[in-house]
Amino acid sequence: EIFPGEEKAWKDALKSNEQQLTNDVKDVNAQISRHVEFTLSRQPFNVDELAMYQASALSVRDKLVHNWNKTQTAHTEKKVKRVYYFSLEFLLGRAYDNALLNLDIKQSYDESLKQLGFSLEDVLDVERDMGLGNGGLGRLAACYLDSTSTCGIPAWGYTLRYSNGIFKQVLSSKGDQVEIPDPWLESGNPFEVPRLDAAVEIKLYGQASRGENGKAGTWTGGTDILAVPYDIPIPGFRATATNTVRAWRSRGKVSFDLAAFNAGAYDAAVREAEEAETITRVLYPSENHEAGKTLRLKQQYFWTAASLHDICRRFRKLREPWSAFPDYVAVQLNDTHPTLAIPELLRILVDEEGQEWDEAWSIVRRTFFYTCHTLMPEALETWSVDLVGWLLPRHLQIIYDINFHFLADVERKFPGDRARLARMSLIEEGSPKRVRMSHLAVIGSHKVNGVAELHSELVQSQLFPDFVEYLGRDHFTNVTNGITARRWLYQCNPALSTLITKALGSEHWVTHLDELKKLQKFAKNEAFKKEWAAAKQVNRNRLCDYIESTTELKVNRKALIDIQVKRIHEYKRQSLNILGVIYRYLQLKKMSPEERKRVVPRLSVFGGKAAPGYYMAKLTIRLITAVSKVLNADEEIREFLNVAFLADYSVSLAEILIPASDISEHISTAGTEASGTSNMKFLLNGGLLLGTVDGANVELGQAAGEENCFFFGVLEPDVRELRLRHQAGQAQYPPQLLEVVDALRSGQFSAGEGDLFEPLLSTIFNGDFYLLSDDFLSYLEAQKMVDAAFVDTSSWVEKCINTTACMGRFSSDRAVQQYAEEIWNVEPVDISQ
Ligand code: T68
Repeated sequence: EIFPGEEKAWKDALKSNEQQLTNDVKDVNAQISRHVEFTLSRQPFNVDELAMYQASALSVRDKLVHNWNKTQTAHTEKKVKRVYYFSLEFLLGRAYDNALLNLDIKQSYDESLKQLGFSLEDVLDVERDMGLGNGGLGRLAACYLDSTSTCGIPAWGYTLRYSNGIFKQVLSSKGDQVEIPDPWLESGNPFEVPRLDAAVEIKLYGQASRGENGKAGTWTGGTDILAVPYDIPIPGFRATATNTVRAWRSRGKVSFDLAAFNAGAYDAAVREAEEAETITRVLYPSENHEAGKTLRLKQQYFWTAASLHDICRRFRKLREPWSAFPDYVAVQLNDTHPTLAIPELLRILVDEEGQEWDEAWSIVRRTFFYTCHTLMPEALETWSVDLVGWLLPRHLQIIYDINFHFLADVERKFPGDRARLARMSLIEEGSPKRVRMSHLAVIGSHKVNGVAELHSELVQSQLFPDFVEYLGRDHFTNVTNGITARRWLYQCNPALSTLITKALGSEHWVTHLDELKKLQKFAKNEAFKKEWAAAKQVNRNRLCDYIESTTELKVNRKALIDIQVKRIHEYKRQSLNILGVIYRYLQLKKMSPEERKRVVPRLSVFGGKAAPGYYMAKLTIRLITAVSKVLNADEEIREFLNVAFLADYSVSLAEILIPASDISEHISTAGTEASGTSNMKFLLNGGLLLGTVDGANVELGQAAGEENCFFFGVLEPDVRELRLRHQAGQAQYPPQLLEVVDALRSGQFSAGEGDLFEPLLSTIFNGDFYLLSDDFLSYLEAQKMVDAAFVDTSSWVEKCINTTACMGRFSSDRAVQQYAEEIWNVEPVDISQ
């Protein structure tokens, strides 16, 4: 039965709904005013910008929902295999503008809002970013979902609906980072749909027992928490296909204990509900660092268990045997954060569905795929055995059982090699013992991938060499990251997009990014180059306006704009950049006014958040803001060199920054940045790369041509040796670096407080783990080359055009298609209109 009641009544009603979705301005006016009147229950005189945002966004959501329902119906009817992308972070940013562009209705809305008395631009600005992520890993998930919809790949994103996303960053008067909560849901979210009917119960704590000989075990007692899904539609570009990000919210099962309340125990009455809700109250704000907190483990289990519950419910409707599960389900684990899904699926299969252990393990290993995003030891997750056993007693037993079978098999393959068993075990011996989540993810998955060629090599040679020997090379692969050209060029850079579309004759490139190759033939066309430079100037002006309206700086609009925006981390070396700026300043001070006029003026822009507990990262922000203040106050110098630290870097701010850069810096110590994705965004927008030979920089350089990039620094194979040299006290410190250090120690940048930055400087003189001293000279050299190249405007623009032309490979469409073919074995589905 598809229709309850009279089929014709339903069909007529649905037809009339569909007819109301047209995009003529008059109809859009009606759609918006209906939401003003009936959803918001307001009258026209009472509509402010927020209300207009809500009403008009809801009218856009109606159109998304229509496509969404069609998509889900087609997937269900065709019984397709779906991919489930498990990511603890989805850094979606804003949804409204993206939806307007993807549905091709921006003009209608622009005109409609004008007629209703509003400016679309201002209304778009009301939307708060969905900041449900820290950085690259979370934004990658967002780009990938965008691409699955555009490419027609059936996909769901599963995540948590944090009521507080990544904190808002403000700067104190001294220039320190201050964190402010981000209650982004305060005035509601028109782009989500709560699905109260699909809520599931999740257990924590309790008692567990093993079954006999791999038969069903039990898990009883404990506390049950409610997981309520909120769905966000992810539209494809000019496509009906609309996939879903399902974000779970935790709730108390009984939201209120009436007995306790009646007995006068008001606090107790709400405590349990409060505790349950705490699970999704806040996103952990550390990137590339393990949090190690109990609440974090609760989040990980709550999320993976709710998601698997959902997936299994969908699978059961097919009435297929469990052995067919991997034919319908591919689960991509975005880093180790969702690794508990592995023992959880085993538990469901063995304890609840009565499968034999071996069969269940084989199903698990065909279902999961694991993406590794790091090489940094401090980012590799381990959980204390005691904590896991307390929170998830049955899962700990299952992990031990997996380990038992696994180590027996290693022993069979490598008899008598006890050191190898200890290295590979899922359990790290020590006090306390700890579960190594990455080992569990590697053996519980069908394939493991790194996120750039160099990184995937190092994943095999540095992180998991024993597992490569044990599982074979084929278990490991590479999928270089990608970005969506919809948000990261078409949407954020209308000036350049329009020019590209005009040159290529259509918007086909937006979904076929390889077509940018055709721009090469315009690289020497003077008229085209002029238009290219003009588009860049539009974007530079937009950024300069933003800087002048949000900081006290007055900037030189002709200056070369040099941007480094990303999380603040020692390994990303914002410190190398700012020390380079100080060196430039000291040289400018020594010059005569005549000499200065020959220097290329420079605007150095920084942005990024530091984890609240990361002392050295916060001190780096203080250093950047301190230098900014000194330079801006120096009337002699500021037109030649200025520094801006832009507070609260976010997806929306990136959309302003990225189109404006002349060069951007991606300068991690070789072998520390897994891939980087903003490097791809900057180059796609016609900026050039200043970078180390690390992560995806390597492939970007190969694609764009080394003559169009500025590479410097030591190479990964030399890093070990150099670190040893530092440890042995045999390192050399270049005089240019010492000059900068002296200036800092003199208090020139800290109002006489000469030891303010000493903790940061002392890392350079004590081990210099990130090799600043080794890379400083070649960094200055590379910066000199940048200046020299920039003087020749014509050849500079040519480099930019040729770079953009070669960015096709870095499309997230290519990346998800590669995942679909080589990893998930999922086919695209045509959703008929
Ligand atoms: C980033 N990782 C990589 N981690 O650093 C970057 N970590 O090179 C890569 O391009 C990107 O992933 C996409 O592959 C992260 O962003 C985290 O955010 C993170 C969060 C919690 C715990 C550990």
